[in-house]
Amino acid sequence: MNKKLISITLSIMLVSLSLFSGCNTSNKTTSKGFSQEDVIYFIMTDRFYDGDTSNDKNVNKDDLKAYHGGDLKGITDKLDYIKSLGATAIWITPVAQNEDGGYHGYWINDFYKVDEHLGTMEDLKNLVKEAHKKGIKVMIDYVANHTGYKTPWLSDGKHENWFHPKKEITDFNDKNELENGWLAGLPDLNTENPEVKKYIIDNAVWWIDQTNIDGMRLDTVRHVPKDFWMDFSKTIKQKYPDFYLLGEVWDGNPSYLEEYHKAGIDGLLNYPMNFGIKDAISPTGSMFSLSNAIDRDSEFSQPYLNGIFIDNHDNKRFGNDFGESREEYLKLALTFIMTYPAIPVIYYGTEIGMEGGDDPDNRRDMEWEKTKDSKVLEYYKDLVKIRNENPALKSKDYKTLMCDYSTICYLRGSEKNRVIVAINSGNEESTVELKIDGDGEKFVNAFNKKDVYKVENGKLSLKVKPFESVILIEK
Ligand SMILES: [Ca+2]
Ligand SMILES: [Ca+2]
Repeated sequence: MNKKLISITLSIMLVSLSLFSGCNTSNKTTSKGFSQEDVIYFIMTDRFYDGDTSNDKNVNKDDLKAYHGGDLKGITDKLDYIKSLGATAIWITPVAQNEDGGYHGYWINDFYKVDEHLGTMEDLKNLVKEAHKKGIKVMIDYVANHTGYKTPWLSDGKHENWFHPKKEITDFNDKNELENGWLAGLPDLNTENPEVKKYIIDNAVWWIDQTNIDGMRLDTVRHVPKDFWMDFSKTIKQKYPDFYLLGEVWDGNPSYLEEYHKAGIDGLLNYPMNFGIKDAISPTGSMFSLSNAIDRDSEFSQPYLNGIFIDNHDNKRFGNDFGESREEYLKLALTFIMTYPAIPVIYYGTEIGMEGGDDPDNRRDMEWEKTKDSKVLEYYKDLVKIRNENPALKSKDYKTLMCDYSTICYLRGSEKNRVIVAINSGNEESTVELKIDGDGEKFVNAFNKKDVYKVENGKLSLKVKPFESVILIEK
């Protein structure tokens, strides 16, 4: 073979190699759906990071109800930070064009346009592309229940019968009012009208087609009939079988939430568990509230696909009223959601212990300074590392070992890959004796590797200090 031929052959090989690796990269970016191995980081885009000041219209950072300048480009800029939190996915607040003042995204007046304050369709596509390169999936928040207050559809004469008659919801237990009333006075879409139903479903599919997103968080699910969600999820899944739908049904009854899972929504934001956590991990709480919520998780057919969370944009930051001990309780609650078989959803800023009361105080700007020296963040990252190093914590196996007023202990995984988690939210040391199969097996404290425990005759004794979480790994 002469030199020229060798060089041509080499070039062909290099081209095919790069084509091949190009294919590989694009394969990697294809979503394989969601499971309890995922961690979702939830971002209110306007409040996260301003990556493009050219779209800063009507910004007033002194007003929590005004635009603050955060945008899609800003999220793209911060993907490495998001990745460092162990997040495998982000959920961002709605991206469609809102009427004036809709910094949060829930007042849509153009379903087919990216909101000008957040950036452009190109910015959104780029965010998805860059996130996928880093192994992070992207979910957008989607609103099918209502439009913004001042939608042109109310008066343009072309959308008759697109809305339910104007009526406030006064009784949230009345299904008719719940589904047809105007939530917070927002024009309520009449999804029983086939034209409206088709418009919304076509629009949802269009966003997926355009952007290559991996999932949607569905807003105000219980305010829209289940028949609609059946058609909505069926149509999306026909085209995108691995697409993940995470529904918001703000209710404490798992069986009620399960009805929406049966309507085709993969996972629900687990409000019943959220209430259990908040009622347990607090200065006046009882851990039995949490163990009851865990028992009731069996009312879900797929509890692992639910989002498990401690706070969000509609509720106070976790422990906001707890005073000085706030961060101690926060760490306990984070331990629980990062070690329970479901998908942890971390609200931006919770990982650094941001404070905030009711809406809009819980929507303050991300405090980037704090990411440099936050003790909560240090602890959260330890949790991520422990979760990533121990497959038991990403399994579906779960068993409560004991629970009393202040302490809960549970077992994750099986056989030689077992993990014990103990959480004491009381102000006194707790001594527990756990039933663990075996004799002579050793468990090491993940936070302090010198601390070793031994199973003796099917029992393991453990002391848990006040406000302490212990994670024991079988060695
Ligand atoms: Ca901006
Ligand atoms: Ca409705």
